Amino acid sequence: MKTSLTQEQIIRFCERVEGAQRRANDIAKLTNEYPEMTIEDGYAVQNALRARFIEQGEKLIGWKAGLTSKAKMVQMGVDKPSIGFLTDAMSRPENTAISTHDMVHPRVECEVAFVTKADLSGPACTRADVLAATDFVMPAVEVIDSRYENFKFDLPSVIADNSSSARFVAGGRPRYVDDIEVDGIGVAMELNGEIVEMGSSAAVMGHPADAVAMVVNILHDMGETLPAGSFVMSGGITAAVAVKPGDNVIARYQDLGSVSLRFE
Ligand code: OOG
Ligand code: MG
Repeated sequence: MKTSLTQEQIIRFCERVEGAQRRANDIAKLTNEYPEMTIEDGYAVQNALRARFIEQGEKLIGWKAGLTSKAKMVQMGVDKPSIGFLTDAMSRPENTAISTHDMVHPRVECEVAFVTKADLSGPACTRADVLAATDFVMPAVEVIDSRYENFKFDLPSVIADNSSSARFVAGGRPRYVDDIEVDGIGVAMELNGEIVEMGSSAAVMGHPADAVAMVVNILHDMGETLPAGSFVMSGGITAAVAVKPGDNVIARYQDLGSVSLRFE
């Protein structure tokens, strides 16, 4: 990928985003200072951030696709998907209290996650390639947290901020892709006992495996592949819902059980 940023600018933006993530304070979107920023520039900053986190001892466990459903694109005012990396430090077990104090303005969203059993690489990775390389799918709730003021951004800025990745909880019932309709999984998100969002996994690019293929093809553009054993979230099916201390969230999935979270 070609970038228009100098190495110095990449490091400076990376440090700014990292600081906002670590301190849970909001910052102006990077394009305010650098309007020429491109999607490739965003990935350059995200890659620098990944290198830093790994240097600090975090382990890369997989990737996520973002902005892959119409509901998410409309909510965020962005018309193209993005990807972000996931590390072990972002994972939380089910039913433990998740702190909101180390995030700026967290939101939750229901996703279908894929766990792979074979290496995948682009270019031209397809839905069929992804399904053949999938060990199982499982439900996951992503807790996203944009570090940008008022949760407002454009595509280059959000990509630099690792596509708002913050925490995630995987749970429920893992299933083989041959045993269910991966593109027909109904979901309902409950916040404190009330249904606040409903949807179907078909909302994710027509089929969530297409979102995973997109991740693999973007990784190819960055000179990378997706190794076997990766955990990949395919993107929010519905709009994301804001959470605060004391909130309880249950995401119920057709065929995949449910995932519960609580916040403090
Ligand atoms: C960007 C991240 C999007 C998803 O599943 O669509 C994302 C954002 O909405 O802040 O994770
Ligand atoms: Mg997401």
